[in-house]
Amino acid sequence: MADKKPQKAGEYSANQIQVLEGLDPVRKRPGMYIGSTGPAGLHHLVWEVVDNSVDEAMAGYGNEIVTTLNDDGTVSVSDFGRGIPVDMHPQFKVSALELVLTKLHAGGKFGGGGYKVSGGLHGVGVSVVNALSSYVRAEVKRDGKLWMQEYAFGKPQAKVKEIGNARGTGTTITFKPDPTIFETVEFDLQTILDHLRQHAYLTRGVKFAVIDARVKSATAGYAFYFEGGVASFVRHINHGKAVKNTNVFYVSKHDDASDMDVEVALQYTDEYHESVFCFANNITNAEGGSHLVGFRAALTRELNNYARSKGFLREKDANLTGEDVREGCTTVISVKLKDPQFEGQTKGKLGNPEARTAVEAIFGEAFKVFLEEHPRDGEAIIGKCVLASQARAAARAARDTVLRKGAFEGLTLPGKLADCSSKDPSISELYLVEGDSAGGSAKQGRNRENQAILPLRGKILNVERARLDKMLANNEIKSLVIALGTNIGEMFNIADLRYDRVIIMTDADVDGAHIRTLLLTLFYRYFPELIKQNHIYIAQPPLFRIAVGKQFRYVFTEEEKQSAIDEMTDGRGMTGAGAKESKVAKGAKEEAPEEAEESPDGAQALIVGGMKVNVQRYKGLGEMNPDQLWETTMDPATRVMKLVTIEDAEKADNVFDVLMGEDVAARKHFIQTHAKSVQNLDI
Ligand code: 0RA
Repeated sequence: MADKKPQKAGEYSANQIQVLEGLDPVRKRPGMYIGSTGPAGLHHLVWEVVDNSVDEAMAGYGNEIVTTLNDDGTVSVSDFGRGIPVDMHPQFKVSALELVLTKLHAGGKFGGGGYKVSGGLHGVGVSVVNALSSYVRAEVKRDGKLWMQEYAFGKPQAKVKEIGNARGTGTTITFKPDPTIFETVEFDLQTILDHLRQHAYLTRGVKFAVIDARVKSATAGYAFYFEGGVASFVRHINHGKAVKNTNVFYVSKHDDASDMDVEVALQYTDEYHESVFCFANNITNAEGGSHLVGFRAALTRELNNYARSKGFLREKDANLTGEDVREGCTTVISVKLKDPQFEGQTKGKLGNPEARTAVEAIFGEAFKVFLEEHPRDGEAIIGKCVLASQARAAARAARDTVLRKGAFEGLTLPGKLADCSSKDPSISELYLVEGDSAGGSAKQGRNRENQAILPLRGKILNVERARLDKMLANNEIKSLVIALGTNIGEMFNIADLRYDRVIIMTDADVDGAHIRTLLLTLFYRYFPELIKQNHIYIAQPPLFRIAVGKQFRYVFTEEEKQSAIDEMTDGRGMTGAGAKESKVAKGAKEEAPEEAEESPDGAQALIVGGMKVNVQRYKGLGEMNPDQLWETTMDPATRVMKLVTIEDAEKADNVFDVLMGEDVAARKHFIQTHAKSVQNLDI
């Protein structure tokens, strides 16, 4: 679909747009259209508008898309496509522009075949953005004129107007999200940059510019443009790693039989794990799917054929396995097809069977040619695979001995595990606790019935660089694996999981963050199913305990602390009309408490508006007594836990690679610059 066949102007006209219904359902149930009304849903509005411009660019019109975060809370997305048609729709007697902005379209698509749509899951249409915005302004340059229409809460405020002359063509959509719908209306620049960078890799030859005009003094501009498409993506992922084939393999081809675009890039590194990122119509498929199946089949087949024909494998040698050829392989697979079907728990898996056939054929054929034409790269790749195969055989032998000894049979639960008395996994929890002192408090404070405690001492093994056989020798990891009951590697079986919830409980400081990241890496690399099936959590110990008289509260951030103090003192510490609006904490922060004294244990006594407020700051889990630990962090009735999700495999991989990989300088820099935010690490 990316073949840029120019269409004749006017080939597409307003009557090709199929109309379904008005926008009321969108305002009633926003989540159904944009997933949520939290920050993810808010940013979804931007993706939606950008997707429309991407479609236009992919159809061959315009090669630049500019996203601007304006200082009045609006976002503008401009493209240089044909411009949304403004002519009158013969049946509905309104401008096509108004139809596009005010009516929900069938499956989010324009019917009639005139317009190609890339968005599958997102593609709900720009009308959804309009429905969820307090203000929208659409500007269209077409036929030498500039046209404009404005909307409020999805309703046109006037007819489409011609407001001047214009050079060139294009569309600009400016919108202000409705604050009564969204939890927050503040756009996050980094989120937008990350998303658009990825889009740029997947949309070869289109420039994505971002302007943050919210801070006048420091207006910042960014642009992403990748001539190499997904090959640039692979280079980016592998940046800083030791690579095997210096030439990145790349193919981009249209499959006529299924009318599908297939793009694959691949490069081996000296690492042990596989990094593969799959997309269908620019939507990430965290669970893979048919395109991935096709790719893997062809990869194993072509490398075995090559190894045999060039004598890297002798007659008596066994074939390379899928695992052998995937070790250290970084791959991006992107397909674009008419009717993507998404399956799986999170709709993150591509279902279309024709994608398997198309990717297997197109990738297989091109990879075979690549190996022939780049003998040095071919040799480096095959050398890595053969080594992997030999190491795997050795590791298997080593592990078999360990396994035979019964170390992982669950018969010998580790001594330092304080197990729960229940044997029912569905109600059982395992707390992984940093350090022995916190472990001691947790053991005393817990509910013995269903809460087990495993203290982990020191830094567990850095799993990123270790092979399975080495890991199995590490005591901390051995204890953990035995406690989990699932076994590991090929022997992994989730049915044997002994606890429904595995809760990582570490301090809210840099060391705690590091241990948490190590554990997350371990789960991510070796127990991904535990994450995918929602078994891994992060405990959130509070930062402060605020007490006023007999009343007390635990809070998790500085802001919460301030608003809790305001609320608990009825805003007496504040002055003026805004005093009651203590949630807005702005005025409150500037108000100095009338008196403050700090005692050596970190407790602070303030007098706010004549009331005595006690603020205790917790430095670490070890400082809480067993009762406090139970009350603040372990009591199911009051605790706050964060579910660990594999939301974005690339992000996770990057964080882990930076934190765990060989690049020490990058690691230092990351930890220093993210020391505070790392505690919110969303892998
Ligand atoms: C319908 C038909 C045509 C273009 C578009 C929609 C269009 C939509 C968007 C949304 C953002 N930017 C856009 N650019 C174009 C084709 C009109 C023709 O044939 O000239």
